[in-house]
Amino acid sequence: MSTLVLPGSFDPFTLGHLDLARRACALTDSLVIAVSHNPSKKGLLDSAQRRAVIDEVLRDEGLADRARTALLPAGLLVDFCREQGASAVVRGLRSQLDLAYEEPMARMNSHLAGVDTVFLLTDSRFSHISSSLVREVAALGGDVADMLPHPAQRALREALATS
Ligand code: COD
Repeated sequence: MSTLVLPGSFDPFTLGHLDLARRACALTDSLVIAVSHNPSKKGLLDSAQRRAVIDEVLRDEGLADRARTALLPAGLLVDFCREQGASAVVRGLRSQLDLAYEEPMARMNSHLAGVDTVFLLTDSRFSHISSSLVREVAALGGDVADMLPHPAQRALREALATS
């Protein structure tokens, strides 16, 4: 299989994202993890911090030879895929709600540019984890350590300490 693109906000990158990336790496030897970069949209971590976390995780997990990160500018995902020479996008499905959200986008990307979407069903250990819930729980003082790889735990802690 040729290059695959795994796009996301990854704010922060969770163990669910890592599982998705690891399984996508089993399908290709060229995975681009595309970190959304939209300066007008303020998240908890900026795009450079989110990307640095993922780079560190890829090194820690021995995935850096198959996967790399890139910033995904605001714009059409299919244009980014074309630039990267990617034939398909990878997305995770945690529930039927995810499928309902993803299906029209996948069909649109196929219509616009013939870019297919490979859906991977989330491992049930991670299906309740979303970045937004992790941010909320952490901001309210909850323990999210077992939902995040170490570099993401550290980045989240630092961001919350300065926000
Ligand atoms: N387990 C497994 N997978 C997970 C988990 C988990 N616990 N949590 C999230 N995921 C999956 C998501 O399903 C998703 O596939 C991926 O990980 C990334 O998730 P997020 O939440 O970090 O990122 P999103 O979904 O908010 O990403 C937004 C994009 C950057 C992809 C979005 O803005 C986009 O598609 N932009 C392109 C716009 C475009 O081209 N529009 C027109 C055509 S439709």
